[in-house]
Amino acid sequence: MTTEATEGIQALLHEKRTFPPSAEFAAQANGTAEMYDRADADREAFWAEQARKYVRWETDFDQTLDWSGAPFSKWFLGGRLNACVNAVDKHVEAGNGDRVAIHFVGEPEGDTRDITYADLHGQVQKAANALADLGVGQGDAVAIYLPMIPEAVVAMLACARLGAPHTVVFGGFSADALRSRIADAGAKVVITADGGWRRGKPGALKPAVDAALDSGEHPVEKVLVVRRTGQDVPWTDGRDQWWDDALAAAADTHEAQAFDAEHPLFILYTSGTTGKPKGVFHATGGYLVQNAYTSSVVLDIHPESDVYWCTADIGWVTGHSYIVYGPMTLGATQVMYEGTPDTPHQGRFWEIVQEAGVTVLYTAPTAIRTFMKWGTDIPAKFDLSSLRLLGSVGEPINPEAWMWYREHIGGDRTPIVDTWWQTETGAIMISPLPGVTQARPGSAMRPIPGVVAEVVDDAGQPVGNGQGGYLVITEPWPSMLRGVWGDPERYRETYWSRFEGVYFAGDGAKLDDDGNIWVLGRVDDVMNVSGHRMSTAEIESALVSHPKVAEAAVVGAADAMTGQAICAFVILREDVISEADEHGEGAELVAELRAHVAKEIGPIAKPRQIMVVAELPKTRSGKIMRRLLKDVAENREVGDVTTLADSSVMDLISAGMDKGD
Ligand code: 6R9
Repeated sequence: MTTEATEGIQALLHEKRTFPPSAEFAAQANGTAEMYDRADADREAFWAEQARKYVRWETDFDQTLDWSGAPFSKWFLGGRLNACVNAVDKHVEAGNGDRVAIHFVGEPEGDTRDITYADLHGQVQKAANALADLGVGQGDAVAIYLPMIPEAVVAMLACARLGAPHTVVFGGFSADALRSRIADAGAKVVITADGGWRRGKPGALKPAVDAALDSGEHPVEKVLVVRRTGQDVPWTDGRDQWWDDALAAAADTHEAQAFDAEHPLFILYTSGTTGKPKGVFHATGGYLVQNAYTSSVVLDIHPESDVYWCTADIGWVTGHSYIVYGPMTLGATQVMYEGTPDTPHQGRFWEIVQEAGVTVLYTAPTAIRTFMKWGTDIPAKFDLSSLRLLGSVGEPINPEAWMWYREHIGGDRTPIVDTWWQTETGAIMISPLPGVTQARPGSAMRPIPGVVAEVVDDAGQPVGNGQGGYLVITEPWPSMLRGVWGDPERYRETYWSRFEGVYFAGDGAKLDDDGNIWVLGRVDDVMNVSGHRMSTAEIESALVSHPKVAEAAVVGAADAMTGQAICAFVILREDVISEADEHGEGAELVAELRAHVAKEIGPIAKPRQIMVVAELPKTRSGKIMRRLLKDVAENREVGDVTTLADSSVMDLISAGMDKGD
C-alpha cells in the first residue's frame, strides 16, 4: 500500500492548519515536551517512573519488562497491587473521601446522584463481600450486563478488589452474544439489572440474561439483579438475588489483597474480521499504569479541579479505561450519563456540560457529526465556557468535524486530542499532548512518550513522509493485551504474524509531509477501484466537507468492471438542506455530491452510487457497520444485525434502496 494509497490520500494531506495550545493551557498541562526525550533516551526507565508516580504498589516491582517470551510480555515483575485500592481506597486514605467521584445523571430528567470517593469506598467493600459470599474469589470470572449506572462501576471495581476478572457485556447486546461470552469466559456470576432507561422508556435487561442461561449448559451459579427501572422481572429462585439485598446482608469492611502485576484484570470481547469474538484480556499492573498516565498527560485531568466527562458506554473499552480505571486511579471527579444525546431534547449533552461545569469532554466523531447535523444553534443556547479540553476517540475524525468541534463546542479556544488506540492496546497510543502539540485537524499526530509506532509498506519497511501504509507498534507497551482468552495461538496469529516482530493493529495510516500520522481506518475498509487503492474514510471525509452533508459511510461493492465500486450512504444536515433536497428528486443533489468528491479527491473517487438515508447502521459503540451497507450495495440479503444499536435502521435503508433503484 505505498504509491497507490498515497495517490488517493492527497486530499487529506493538503490540510495544513495547525492549532497550538494557548500559553495559559501549556503552562498548566501535565504532559510536557521533555517527556518525549526522556522516553526516547530510556523507555523502560520512563515507564518505571510513570508506574511509581501514578500507581500505588503494595510491593514494588523489581523488573520493568520481560520481553524474552515475545510476543507475550510481562511488565512490572515482582510488583503487587490492587486496582480497586488504587481507584478508591487510596483517595480516601489521602483525605479526599469527600470529593465527588461520580456525578451521575440518569436519563429521566432530575434523576441525579452524587457519589463521593468515601461513598464508593463503602459500596465496593460491601459489593466485594457480597460477591465473596457467593463464592467469587481470585481468578473467578464475573459477567456484568448493566446499563450506564454507578452500580456498573461498583461491580467492576468490586471484582477487581477480589482479583476476579470481569467481562462486561454491552447492555445492547443480544442474549446470544451474552451466552457466548459467559461460556467463553467461564463466568460463575452474572450481575445485571431489571432494566435501564432508553429514550424515555424502561428497557428490560434481565430477560436477556434468562434467555442466555435457559438455553443449555453454562457455568453460572448466581445472578445478582440491580433494581433500576422497577419493572417486573422473571425470577429463578435459588439462582437470582437482588443486588440491594446482597449488599445489605454483606459485611461493611473488606480488606483488599494485593495481586501480582500480571494478574488478569478483565476480559473484553471484540469482534474480529471473521469468526467468533475474541476475548482480549489485560493484566492489572501495566494496564493501570498506562491508563492513569494517559488520563493525566493526554486528557490532562487535574483531579482537584476538573470535572471530566467521557460519554462512552462502560461496555466498550473506552468506558473501562477512561471512565473507570484511568480517571479514578487519578481521583478525578466525573460525570456519568445513562441516556442518549437526544433525550429528552437535542441539547441534553450541552445542558449537562453547563450544569455540571464540565471542563474536559471525551467523545466520538460519530457523536460530533450527529451534533453537526442537528445544527449549531443547539449548542449555542448553552454556556460551554467551562470546557478547556476536548477529546475524540473511536474512528478517524475528519477535519470538518474537528473544526466544528473546536469552534462550536470548544469556543475556538480548547485544544483537541484525537486519540488513537484499541481494545487491544488498552490505553491511548497515538495522540497530541494538549499542552505541547500543534495539532492538525484530522491527524492523531504522534505516538505519546513511551510508545513507538511506524507506518510500513507491504514488506514491512517504513514509508517516507507523504506516503501511506500499515500502522504498526514496534516496541511493547505496558497496557498491551496479554492475549486472547483461552487461545494463545490466536493472539500470535492475529496480531504478530503479518509483519515480523511487530504488532499490526489492522489499521491503514499515512504520514503527512511533516511526519504526522493520519489513521485511515481498518485496512479491511480500504477499497480497490480499477487498481487504485482508496480509503473509505477519505471519501467519507470529502463527502462530509460538503455543506449539505452531516454524515457519510462509504463501502466498496463488488463491480464486474472496476473490481470494486464506491457506494456512499449520506445523511443530510438539517439546518442547510432546502425543500428541494428534502422532497425533490434528489438527482441534482447526488450529481452535486459526486462532482464535489471528484473535485476534492479526483474523478476516480466519484461514488458510483449515493444514497440519501435518514440513519446509518451503528453498533452501540458508534461504529458504522459497513458490512451491512455492503450487503445493501451488493443487493444481497442483509446479514446479522444483532450488534446494531437499532436494528430497524437496516429495514429503512433497504426499503429506500428498493425504491431508488
Ligand atoms: C478505543 C477504540 C479500535 C479501532 C481502531 C481504529 C479505530 C479508534 C481512532 C480510530 C482513527 C482514532 N479508531 N480511535 N481511528 N482515529 N482516533 O475505539 O477501541 O473499539 O477496539 O476500536 O477504532 O480503526 O483499530 P476499539
